[in-house]
Amino acid sequence: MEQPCLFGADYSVYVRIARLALIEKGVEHQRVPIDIFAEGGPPASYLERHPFGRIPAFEHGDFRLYETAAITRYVDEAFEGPRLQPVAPRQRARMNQIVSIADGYLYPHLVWGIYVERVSKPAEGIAADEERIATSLSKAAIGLAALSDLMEDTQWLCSPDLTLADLYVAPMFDYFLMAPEGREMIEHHPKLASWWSRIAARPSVEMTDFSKLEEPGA
Ligand SMILES: N[C@@H](CCC(=O)N[C@@H](CS)C(=O)NCC(=O)O)C(=O)O
Repeated sequence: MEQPCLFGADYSVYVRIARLALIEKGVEHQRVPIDIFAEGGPPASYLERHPFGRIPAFEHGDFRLYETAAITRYVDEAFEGPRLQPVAPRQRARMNQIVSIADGYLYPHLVWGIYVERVSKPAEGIAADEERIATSLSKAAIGLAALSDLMEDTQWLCSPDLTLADLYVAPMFDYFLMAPEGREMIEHHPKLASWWSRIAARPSVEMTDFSKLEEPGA
């Protein structure tokens, strides 16, 4: 079977999650750049892959897929390599819970409400929306406290082994921690701070570090 292919941009949190899953599994893959925020939008042909116009999209032979949750689970289940989802029902449920928290409650606030407003917009000479930052900071405080409460005394967020929960939260934290408020907030959660120092040092996370790009987006 030919190598799978991932469509998207390096700056994207969700593309990075899919890349992390592929790299952690050791799956050789192709990448096709799609800049979703390009002037005029992505190429019209991309909407055939993803009718909602988001990134990433994925292809493996004649099988096409979009939505990061589906892509990462497919990558985990269709390829050899270390398992990225716990087998035990409670651990697996916890992983799914954290992934859902990341999608629903972390991404909009850590990335859009805080990183984009505090770091990305001012870098382009656009004034930050302080009201939006304040709202997102209060949501982020709830998010970090919830993650911290859910964490077991294990190396990774919900298991002794790395799971999709870690791969989802890491790219969101990476943007969040570029904001001074993010760095200040994580100090109140020693378990999370210590998790971050471990995950940030993983080769897969270093290889996909978009903070070194000239113009990180989201
Ligand atoms: N539910 C989608 C979300 C993907 C997503 O929101 N990707 C962002 C980039 S990180 C995007 O394409 N944004 C473009 C837009 O909002 O128009 C998934 O899980 O793949």
